Amino acid sequence: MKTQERLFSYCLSLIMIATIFFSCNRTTVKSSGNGSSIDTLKKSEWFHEAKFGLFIHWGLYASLAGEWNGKTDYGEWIQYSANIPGIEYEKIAKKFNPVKFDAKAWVTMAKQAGMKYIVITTKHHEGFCMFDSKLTNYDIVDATPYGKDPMKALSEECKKQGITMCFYYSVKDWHHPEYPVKYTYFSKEHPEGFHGFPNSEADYQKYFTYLQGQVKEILTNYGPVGIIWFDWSGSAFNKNEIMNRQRAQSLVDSIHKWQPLCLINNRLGGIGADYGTPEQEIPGGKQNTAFEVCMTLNNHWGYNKNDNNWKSSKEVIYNLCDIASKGGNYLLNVGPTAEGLIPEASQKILKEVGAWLSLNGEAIYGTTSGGPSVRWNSDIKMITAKPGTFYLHLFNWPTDNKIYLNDFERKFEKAYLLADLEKKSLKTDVHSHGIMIHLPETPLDSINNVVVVKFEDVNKESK
Ligand code: FHN
Repeated sequence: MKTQERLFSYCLSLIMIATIFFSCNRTTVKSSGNGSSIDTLKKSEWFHEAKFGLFIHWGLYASLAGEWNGKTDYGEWIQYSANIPGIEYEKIAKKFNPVKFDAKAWVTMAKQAGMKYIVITTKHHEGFCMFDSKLTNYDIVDATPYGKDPMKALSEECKKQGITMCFYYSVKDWHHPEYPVKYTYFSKEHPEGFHGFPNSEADYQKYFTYLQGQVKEILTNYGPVGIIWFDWSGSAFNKNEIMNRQRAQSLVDSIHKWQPLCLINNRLGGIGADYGTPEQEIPGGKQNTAFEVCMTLNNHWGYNKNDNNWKSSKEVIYNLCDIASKGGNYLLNVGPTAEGLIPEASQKILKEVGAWLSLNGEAIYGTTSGGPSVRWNSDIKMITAKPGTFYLHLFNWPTDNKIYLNDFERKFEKAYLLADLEKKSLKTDVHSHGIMIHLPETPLDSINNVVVVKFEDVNKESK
C-alpha cells in the first residue's frame, strides 16, 4: 500500500476513533440511577409501604363501551382495532358528558378497597386529554359538553382522603399530527402502523415539545403527584434513536425539577426508571428491583359493557399476596363508563378485597418479601415479612392443622392468627430441628388465613 494511502487510512481511522469517542459522550444517557437528586429508595418509601393501587383507564373509548359496527370485544384500543379515522373518532367528544362522575365516590371506593394510590389516564393512545390542557382543544374542557376537569376534582379528593394521586400519560398519540406513524404499532390490521391523522411530514421534535408541555401541566397544576406512569413509547426510544433518548433524558431531568419526589416508571424507554411494570403477569420469584404488576379486573382496561369475565376477590387477594411476597406492588384496573360510573361488579370485588385487608393489611402494607429463608410446609408459598415477624399466607388450610417450621434458626417467640382479634397464641412444640405450630380445626377466614410468627429481631439491638 503506497505511503499516501497508508497516511490517508491512518488519518481516517483517527477521525473514526474521534467521532466514536465524541459521539459516545454526547449520546450516553445518564443511566446510572435515575439522575434524580433525591435517592430513589428515599422517595420510594411511600410506594413500598403502599403495595396496592387503583389503575383507572378512562377516555372517549368508554363511550363506545367496546362496540363498533357490531363487534363487541374492543377496549381502549378501539380506534386502532376498528380502524376509525380521526375525523370520525373526534365526534365522540361532542357527546362525552360524564355527569355521574363523582370524585369522592371513586376515591372512597379505592380507600375502602385498601388501595393507597390512584393512577389515572390523563391521555391514552387516542390522544384525547382527560385534563384541562392549554396546548390542545382536544381535551375534556374544550371539546365536550362536560367542560370540567375531572383531574382537578380527583386530585383534591385524593388530598382530602390521604390517597396518593398519580398520572398515566401515553407517549403514543393517534391524534397529534406530529406523532409519526412509524412509532405506532405495526400489526396484521395495520402493517404500516396507524394514526387518526397520518402525516408523512410528522416532526417528532414538535410532538415531543407538546408532550413535554403536557407533562409539565399535569405535574404543576394538580399538586403533589406520586408517579408519572408513561406508556407505550413504542420504538421511539430504541437504542438507535439517540436524539429521542436524549429528549427523554431531558424530560426526566425536568420532571425531577417539577416534582422531585415523583417516581417514574420504566416505560420511557427505561430512561429515568425508578421501578419496573410487569403487565398482566406476576414474576416467578423475588425481584431485586422495585416492581409493580398492573392487571385488569376483567379482559379489558377500558370499559366494555359486554365483558363480564371478572376476577374473583379471592383471585385478587391471591395476586396481591403473591406479588407482596415477591416484594412488589399491585396496580389493579377499573374501566369507568362514559357517564362516570365504576362498573358495579368492579365495586363489589374491590369491597370484598377491602374487607380482607381491613383485618389482614398488616401482612401486606410496608412488608418485604419473606423469601425462602426458612423451610416451611411445602404448600406455604407466600411469606411477607417485617423485622422480627413473618406472615405466612395460608390459602389452603393444612389438612393436619399443623405448620412445620424446619431449621428455624431465629429465637421463636410466638405465633397467632392475624384475623384473631384477641391474637391468642397458638400451641407450639419447639424441637431441635424446628417448630410445630398447632392450628385450630377450622380456619377463621374463607380466603387466606395469615399466621403471624414472631421471633427475636436480632437487628433490633444494633438499631
Ligand atoms: O396499550 C396499553 C394498554 O392499552 C394499557 O394501557 C396497558 C396498561 O398497562 N398498557 C399498554 C399495553 O402494554
